[in-house]
Amino acid sequence: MRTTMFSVLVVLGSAIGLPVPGFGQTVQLRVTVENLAASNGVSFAPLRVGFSNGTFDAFNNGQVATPPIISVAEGGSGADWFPAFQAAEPSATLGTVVPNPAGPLLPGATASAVFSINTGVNRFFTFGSMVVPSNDHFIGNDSPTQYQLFDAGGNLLINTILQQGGDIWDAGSELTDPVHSAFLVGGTNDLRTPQNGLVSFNFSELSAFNGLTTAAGYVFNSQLTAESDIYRISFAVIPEPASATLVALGALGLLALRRRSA
Ligand SMILES: [Ca+2]
Ligand SMILES: [Ca+2]
Repeated sequence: MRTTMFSVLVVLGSAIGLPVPGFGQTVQLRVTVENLAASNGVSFAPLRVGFSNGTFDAFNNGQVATPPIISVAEGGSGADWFPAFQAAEPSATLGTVVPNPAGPLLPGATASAVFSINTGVNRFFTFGSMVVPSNDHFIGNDSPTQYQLFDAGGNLLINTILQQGGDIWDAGSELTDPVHSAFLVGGTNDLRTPQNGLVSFNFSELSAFNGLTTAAGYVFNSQLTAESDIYRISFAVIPEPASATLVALGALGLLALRRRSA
């Protein structure tokens, strides 16, 4: 009887987001992104995110980029990143932080989205976004366990992730060429010249686009240094609505009464 009652409480508590010792809880997490780059500097494709058990590893520094990260770095879409992530971790929560209006996150712009996370399963955060204009530059975490968002109790451990110029990767898959670049008036992103290189840190190549007009209408000027702040990701748990908590307490009270009368 005791086991059954505990099981009921666990199921009920999990369903309504109450912390149950030893079990995960579901939290509503707001993810906010900010483009901190200088005016007329780099923009970003919508941020692709995964809340993960730490298994899916999209790329490695010093190795050849594979289709999942190439779809982020060259296309900005994550068209191969999402299916690969899902295949590696069927229980991961995946999504995108889409700016409003939808499109690249321009210098000075912000965007946010809310995700429902089971913190007992998905404690880690993985992200990727194409840096534009470029051919295959991106931001993202090399190690899938670099950012542990939640502890075993479901408490948020990280409030912000800051990215600087020195954090920008070159996927090593496509040569830098304005004619084949994304986000330039004169570029055709679908065209490419293979680079046959390796994933490595690189922000300096982006200055090759200085003086060229972007799809957003501004004339690009990289201005990047390794220490330039370019992007911030912030996390905030959204408190449970008071009504949901009351319903939860009421349900638990009912169970306690039933147990007493049993
Ligand atoms: Ca890696
Ligand atoms: Ca490249």
